[in-house]
Amino acid sequence: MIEAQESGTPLLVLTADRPPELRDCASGQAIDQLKLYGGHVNLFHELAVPEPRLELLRYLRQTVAHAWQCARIPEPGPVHLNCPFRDPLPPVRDASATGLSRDLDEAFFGHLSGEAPAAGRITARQRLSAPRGIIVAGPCAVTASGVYAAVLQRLASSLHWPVLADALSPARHHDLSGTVVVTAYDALLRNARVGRALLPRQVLCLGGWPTSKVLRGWLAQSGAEVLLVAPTARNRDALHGRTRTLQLPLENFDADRPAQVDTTYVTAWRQAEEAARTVLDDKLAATRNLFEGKAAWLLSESLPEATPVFVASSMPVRDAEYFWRPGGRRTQFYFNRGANGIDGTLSTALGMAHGGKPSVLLTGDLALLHDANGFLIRPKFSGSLTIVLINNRGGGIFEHLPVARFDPPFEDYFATPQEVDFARLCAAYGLKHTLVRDWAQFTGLVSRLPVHGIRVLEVRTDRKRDAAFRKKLFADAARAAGRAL
Ligand SMILES: Cc1ncc(C[n+]2csc(CCOP(=O)(O)OP(=O)(O)O)c2C)c(N)n1
Repeated sequence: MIEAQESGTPLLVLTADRPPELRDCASGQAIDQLKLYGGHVNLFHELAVPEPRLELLRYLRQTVAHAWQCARIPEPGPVHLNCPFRDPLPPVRDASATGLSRDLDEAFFGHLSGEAPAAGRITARQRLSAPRGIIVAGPCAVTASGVYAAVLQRLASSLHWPVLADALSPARHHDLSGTVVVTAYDALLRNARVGRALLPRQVLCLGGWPTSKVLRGWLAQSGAEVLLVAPTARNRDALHGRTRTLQLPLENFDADRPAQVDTTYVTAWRQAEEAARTVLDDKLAATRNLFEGKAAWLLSESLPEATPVFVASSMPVRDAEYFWRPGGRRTQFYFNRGANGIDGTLSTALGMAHGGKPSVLLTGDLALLHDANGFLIRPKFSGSLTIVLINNRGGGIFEHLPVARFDPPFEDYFATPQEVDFARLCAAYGLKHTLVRDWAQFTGLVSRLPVHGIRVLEVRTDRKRDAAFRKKLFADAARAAGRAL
């Protein structure tokens, strides 16, 4: 529910309930469900207890139509309807309802339409005048990602600004030829001299800020003027910068060409990116160790075109941001990055893959285990999901915190290692499990995805060694960027 609100996803949630006379009287299995989701919904309504009366059916029709409308405008999000039922609950014949069938003809619903209600289309054209400007393409899960990328490409070319492309933005996965696409920003901005040389005056932020702490810190200190374009009324600026917000989808936005263009600035970005990217790519290609970041890197090279990928919170989303190679593979990214929870990861990925194209989930072990019972849906699941499980026995993300040097309490209270045998867990749910031995085998397994079923590819990694290797990669890439400027 919270992620639906955070990401602006329309969602209608129906909770079944006891009727009012069976609440607050120890009747069993009855809790207070009213406004259960607090402020996380666009609308809460408790439906009337059903009765076979036409007036009540008219009320139900209107209430459900209104609820669905509230799930879409003014801001898409979740709506909660609590639905009380009274005995008899089995579908037994009820003579009192037969008379109603006459009135429930097509005309009863005929005036309703499934189309989204027309919200006012606002468009805006802005003057972005600074010669030293950047576009930060942040998280954005649009379905028409090709359109988004085309609009972005036009905008970036006319402004002559580089695009810092998050892995959660279509900007990373579409061909933006003619623009400078920066993907190694987290690594290259670790070099303070490079960071100073590339400071922008204006920033156009699309959707919101990427995860990278390094990028966020650099932007917060830059003092740059920010224009944030996002189709939401929610505050998306955790950096509290000199920010103006335009509540628009990118397609409705345009910018005038700046009067002056500083080609040395955009060239510096290109050189820094090329140098840092080359180091990352070369070192990742060369490493034979099962370094967890290499899974994201290899997926970016090997997956079939336009594969839907759900990327879990914690290190998977960060490794995608650091290492996922840019290009025109049109990979479609999905994520729960509103509250950044590791809960519900498996079920969300199964929902994404159900009835659609062969899909991939990239997840850590704790995130997968949090929702392991999501596998119970397997007999009803139609489609294909390949789960790339990075098993580093605990929360690898915490190895990057200063507290990692203090053990105890680090292992027991932060890393929280687990000892689950995933082969046996998969067997219990009737899933195919493969323990990945090396990267050649992994590449083969993800280059062609099966048409049906759920399979788990387990990559056993070492979180301490991998945290150290990440740091080394970033340091090498940052040095190379420095040499390039
Ligand atoms: C529901 C929920 N509980 C706790 C957290 C805090 N948390 C963030 S990352 C993380 C560890 C995740 O471990 P894993 O999925 O194995 O990924 P890794 O850190 O190894 O990449 C935890 C517990 C959270 N984000 N969401």
